Amino acid sequence: MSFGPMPIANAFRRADEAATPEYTFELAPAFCDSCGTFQLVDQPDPALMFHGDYAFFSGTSRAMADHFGRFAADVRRDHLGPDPFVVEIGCNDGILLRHFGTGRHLGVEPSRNVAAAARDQGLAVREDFFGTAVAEAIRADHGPADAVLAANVLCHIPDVHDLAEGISRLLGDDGVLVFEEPHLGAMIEKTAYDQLYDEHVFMFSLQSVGRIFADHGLELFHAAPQPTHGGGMRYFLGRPGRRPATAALAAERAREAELGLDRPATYDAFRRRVERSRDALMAVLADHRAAGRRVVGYAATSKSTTVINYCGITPDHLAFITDSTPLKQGRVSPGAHIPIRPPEAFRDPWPDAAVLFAWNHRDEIMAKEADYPGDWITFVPEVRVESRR
Ligand code: DWN
Ligand code: SAH
Repeated sequence: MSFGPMPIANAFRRADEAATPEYTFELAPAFCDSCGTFQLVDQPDPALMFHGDYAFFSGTSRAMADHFGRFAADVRRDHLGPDPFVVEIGCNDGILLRHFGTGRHLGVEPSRNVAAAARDQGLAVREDFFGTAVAEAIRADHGPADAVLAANVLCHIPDVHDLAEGISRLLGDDGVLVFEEPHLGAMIEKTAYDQLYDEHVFMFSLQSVGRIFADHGLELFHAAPQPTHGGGMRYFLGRPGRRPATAALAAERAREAELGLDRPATYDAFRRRVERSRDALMAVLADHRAAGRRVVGYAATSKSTTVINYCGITPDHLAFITDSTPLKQGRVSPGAHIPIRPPEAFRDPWPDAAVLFAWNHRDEIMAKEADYPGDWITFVPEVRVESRR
């Protein structure tokens, strides 16, 4: 399937870039029979996405900060002894790594501006793209890792075998790899096609993770579904035979089998639901426009770049998108060039309706915007107008 030409999801453009042509690629995911991932056929160069002007700061969600506090506590309780060496791949602004900041730790983060935000908290960060060469250098400098952690990043790394080999070489014999990512099954079940954008090169499942890491001497022993980022899976791996496989792992494997993730028909049905979702969303926006209602977008997520450009949403449909990230404010959205404005713009004056692009942060946003008198337009798992009147 193809979503057509897409810009880089986080390439929010400054006014001085208006004359520069925008890079686009074909957003076309396909199921890979050999590794079992749903993956992008055309994969943009990571250097185009992760650099000194990376627009996503993990700390923009309070609920995610709490989530990562629990993640760290669980790993410490279940898998770490005294004085562990913990490496986090893709630590961003340190939202997870800071919970290991007083011990031996290292973050690996190629995006300079977010890495700087982590360093400002006193964290040790290597500014690099993680892979086998970097892993070997870390092991040579610091010794083997007791835990390699990652969240929402392994699916961003195109050379998945170089990545898995690097993790395997970095981990000590009794070390654990714990990482979480959006789950292919959740994306299919919720028709959450906005999980597909340049950074998400792979949509993983237990099946694909098991196959990829088995080639590099690491075995899944546990899995735990996560409610975050629209439905994720936390994967636990170690050296074969070191830890008994849990009943939860077997149960999650059985659930995946029921979802038919290895059947072409599953993806055909997904594509048809995506097309229906696009048509329904555009019908709602056209009705609002015809009625002269003022509509804005809420949260300029990476995911929104896919929705906006695939569906054909323009500045005529959305007056602006409000977002709490200072770096995005005053710029325009990738592709459609919808202005991004700070949270205060949302309430001054209130719009008639708002498209909730950060549907994954729904509870946090609903609590924050309890006074908002307008409608919410949502599109996952299906298009709805939630009227407040
Ligand atoms: O996988 C990825 C995840 C972890 O984060 C990355 N590839 C990029 C990024 O994806 P995203 O941009 O879709 O993530 P979020 O967390 O859905 O983005 C939230 C956006 O919404 C941020 O720009 C901040 C903004 N926001 C807001 O304006 N008000 C968020 C909250 C909670 C709010 O109240
Ligand atoms: N872990 C954070 C950030 C996820 S965004 C969270 O869950 O909120 C993805 C992050 O991975 C970005 O900060 C990006 O710069 C980083 N990244 C991308 N490719 C990487 C690589 N090869 N090695 C390490 N980090 C990488």
